[in-house]
Amino acid sequence: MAKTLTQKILEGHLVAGAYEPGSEIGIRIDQTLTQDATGTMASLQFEAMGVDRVKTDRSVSFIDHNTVQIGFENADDHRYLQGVAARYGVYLSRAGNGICHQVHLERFGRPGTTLLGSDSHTPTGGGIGQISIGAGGLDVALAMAGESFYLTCPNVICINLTGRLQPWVSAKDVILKVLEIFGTKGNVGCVFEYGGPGVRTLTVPERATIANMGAECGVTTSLFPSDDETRKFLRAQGREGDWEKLAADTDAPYAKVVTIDLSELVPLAATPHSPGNIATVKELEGLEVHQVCVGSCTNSSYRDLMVVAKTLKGKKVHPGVSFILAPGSRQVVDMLARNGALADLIETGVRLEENACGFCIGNSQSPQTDAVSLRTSNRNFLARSGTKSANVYLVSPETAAAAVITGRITDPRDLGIPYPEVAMPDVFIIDDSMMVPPSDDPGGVEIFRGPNIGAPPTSDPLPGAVAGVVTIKVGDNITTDHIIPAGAKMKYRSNIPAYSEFLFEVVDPEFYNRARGVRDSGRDNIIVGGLSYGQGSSREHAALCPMYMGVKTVIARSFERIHTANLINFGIVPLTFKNKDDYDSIQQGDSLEIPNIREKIGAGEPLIVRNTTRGNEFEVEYDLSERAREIVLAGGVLSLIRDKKRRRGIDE
Ligand code: MIC
Ligand code: SF4
Repeated sequence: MAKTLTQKILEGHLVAGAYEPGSEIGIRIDQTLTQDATGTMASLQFEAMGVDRVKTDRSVSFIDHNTVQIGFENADDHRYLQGVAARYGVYLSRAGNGICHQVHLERFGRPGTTLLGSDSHTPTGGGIGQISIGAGGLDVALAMAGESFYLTCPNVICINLTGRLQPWVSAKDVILKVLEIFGTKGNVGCVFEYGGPGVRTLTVPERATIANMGAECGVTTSLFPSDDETRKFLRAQGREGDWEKLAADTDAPYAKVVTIDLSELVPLAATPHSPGNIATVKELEGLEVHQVCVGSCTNSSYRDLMVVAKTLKGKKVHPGVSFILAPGSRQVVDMLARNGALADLIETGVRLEENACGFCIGNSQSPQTDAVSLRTSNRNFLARSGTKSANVYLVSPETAAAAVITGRITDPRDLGIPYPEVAMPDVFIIDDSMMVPPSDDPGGVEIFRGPNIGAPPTSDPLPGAVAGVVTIKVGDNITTDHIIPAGAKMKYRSNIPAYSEFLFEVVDPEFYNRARGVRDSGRDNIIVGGLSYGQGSSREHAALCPMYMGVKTVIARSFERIHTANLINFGIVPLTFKNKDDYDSIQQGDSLEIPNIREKIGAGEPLIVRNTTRGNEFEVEYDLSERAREIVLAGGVLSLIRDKKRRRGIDE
């Protein structure tokens, strides 16, 4: 029977379940990546598992998010990560080496293998034909310990590309078109598999841009075939030996096929405050721009920065614009430095950031009040830039460069200059000296632990009944940036009591005090959410901090994939309304009771919620595999592991 490429790779890695879309499967993970903001907690969790050495083919710990280092906390975390990496067999990409997804693609990504990363943009690796999935840190720590990764066997959607991109239109416009078609919700459990004659016309970094931002649609991952273009890229990275030809079978069965004619695409933008709000650049033309930021794991490759450098050569930054550049990797900036493009950019008036996430996560370069900021990154959620009143538009490097010159949103096709074609280099500059290999003497490694690092909190088993208060009721499309902000607050990622104080800060600054009051009075905190609750990042702190505050359940109209897994991993029960209108009957502050929740979930029986404030009741549903039920009943994965260890100790 003909197979999709997704099926071929997943089947080759199957360790539990059968390849039937919609059912739970367990897969073997070949490679993992973590980044410092999620990796510090993941490393603490890995240490708590008591495993001596990672069991993967390759695990890499990247330091790329918290590189601003105001205060000692980030630097302490970096040193801790370096020790853990040396001790347990992990490669460490030092601060300054670049953004995890860009560097992993350059140096480690391998067609036909599986990669699990504690970052939602891990699917960037799909650009090279690798099944690359974002997950919470705890799931990645488990994979590092040799455990399978569990996911819903996906429905594979084919995005059939035809034609060829026109000048000034690029990969970002392709994925913005995909976002226009599919939106940011309703795609849970799907994979986008790209195919068709248009694929050949796209380089690996362009494919990676498209795969990267599939995360904004909420799909499990995005995947490109591995072809001659992939081979060329790997050869230029000195890794041709990692190449393997991979493609779907002709007539592979797809859940759906959507065709995009690349020749018809025009420059697009995602308007505030969602990557799913798509407009053409022409529609926005003329809007005054205050800041332009080029970089992030979506658009910071050699190709992207060369397009910007060539467009801006000999020009000056418009006086009303602050122009920021954060290169994706040390390799990229080295290439630009040696071919003169960096000098051209400096002459233009660029403000250079470190090779890191930089502006993208809002811990630097927050724009002015009410600013219009054009960014080549992937998320424009409210307040993510660090300035709540700012309006962030997501655009291609071409459209970003045009605004640097004109100071206004400008269709780059109207610049009146020839389109700068950028050829992919035959050879990239390869210098892995900022990639520290694991120690030859792991027993001799001393791991540094600064005062900001605490043990990962665990929770008690799920109680017999939940009796609590709706501490917050939120609407649709609540992202993890709403639940727990990143930016400057990220330095508390390894200090859960301190980080928890920022829960829901963007939506309701009083949440923390209310939740603390409820918890301290011995009652449970309950969160009520709308559609697509938990969009965006993989940050498990959006579940871990609520767990710490005594949240026992989130009742929502629907959930996104990674966040659901994180809630389960930390013993919080994700429940959905059976009748979607019941959402409207609840108000913040209502008292809810779920009698016999433990018994009912254990038996897989329906659950009734009593609203004792309003005097009504309603049914809720849960979609938990047997494995997930066991985790939730134990109070989370770490509690389950602890219980199992204890039981083994008693048996022995
Ligand atoms: C993001 O882009 O939102 C982040 C910061 O990279 C997150 C991870 C994190 O919160 O540390 C992600 O995408 O998973
Ligand atoms: Fe870093 Fe931004 Fe990419 Fe997240 S989206 S990994 S913060 S560059």
